[in-house]
Amino acid sequence: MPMDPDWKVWHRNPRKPSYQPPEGAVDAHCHIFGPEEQFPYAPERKYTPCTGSKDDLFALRDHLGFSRNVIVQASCHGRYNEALIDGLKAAGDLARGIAVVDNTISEEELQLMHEAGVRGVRFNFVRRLVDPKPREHYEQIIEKIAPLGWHIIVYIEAADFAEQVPFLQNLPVTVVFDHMARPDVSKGVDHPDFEAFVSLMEDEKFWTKVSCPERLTKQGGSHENYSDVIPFMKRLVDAYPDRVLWGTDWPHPNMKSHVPDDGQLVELLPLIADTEDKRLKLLVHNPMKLYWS
Ligand code: 0GY
Repeated sequence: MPMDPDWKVWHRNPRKPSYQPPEGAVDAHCHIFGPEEQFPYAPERKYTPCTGSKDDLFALRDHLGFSRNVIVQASCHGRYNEALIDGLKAAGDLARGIAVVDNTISEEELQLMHEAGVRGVRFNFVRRLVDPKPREHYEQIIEKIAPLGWHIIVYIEAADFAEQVPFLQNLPVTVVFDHMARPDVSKGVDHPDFEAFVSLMEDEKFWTKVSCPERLTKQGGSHENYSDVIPFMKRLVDAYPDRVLWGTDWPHPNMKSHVPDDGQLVELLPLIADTEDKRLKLLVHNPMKLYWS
C-alpha cells in the first residue's frame, strides 16, 4: 500500500545541530514506520506513512549527537508491536519502548515485551488517529501493566482534555503527556487553559514531553524559530525540571504545513532549557530515571 498522497516525507538531510546535546542524551519520543513488507501496517489505521525504519532512526540519533531513543508505537501499526520490538532488540540497551496493547493481552506477552525493553503503553485519545474506546478498556490494561512498574503516555488534544482529567488523576501509575497535551499556542502562554495544565502538573504522578513545536506552531509559512511555542515549553521546564522529557517526534507523522529539520529542533534546546543543569535533567537524568532504572 503506497503512502498517502499528501504524506510529507521526513527531512532527508537534516543539519548537524550547532548545539551539542550532553553525553548520554535521550530522544524520548520517536517512532518506527515499517518497512511495510516486513511489518505490515494495521488494517484499522487512519493513515499510511512512508517508511521510517529502525536504521533510519538510529542514523538520525547518531547524526544529532544523541545516545538513546524511546520509541513510541504509532497508530499506523495499531496494536501490532513487531516493528517496535524489532527496533528495541536491534538497539540493545540504547532504546526503550512504549507499546499499544489490547485489554486481552496476556501476562506472558507483556513479560516478553518487558524483556525487549518496553516500559509503558500509550493511550491515544486523538480521534483522527484512533477510534474511541470505553473506559474499561483502559482500566483493564492498567491492571495488567501496573505490576510490571510500567507507566502510560497519553496523547490527547486540548478539546478532550478536561473530560479525561479525573480518570487520569486516579490512575495508580505515572502518566506522561505527549506534546504538552497540545495547547492552542495562539491563546498565549498565560491563558487559563495552559495555566490549568501547568497546575495539574503539580501532581507528581504527571510528567510531560516538551515536544512538537513544529506541530503546535501557528506561524504558518515561517517556521524559522517556532517562537510562538518556545514559551510553553520553557514554562514547563522551569516549573517541573525533574518531570519533563524531550523528543524529536521523527518521522513526524501527519505534518501538513512543512517538514521539520530535526537538526533545527535540537538547536531549540538551549531556549527551552536555559541552563546546563536543566538540559541535563531534560535530556539525560529524567529519561534515564523513567526508562532505564
Ligand atoms: C505523534 C503525533 C501524531 C501521530 C501519532 O501514533 C500516531 O499515529 O502519534 C499525530 O498525528 O499528531 O506524536 O507522533
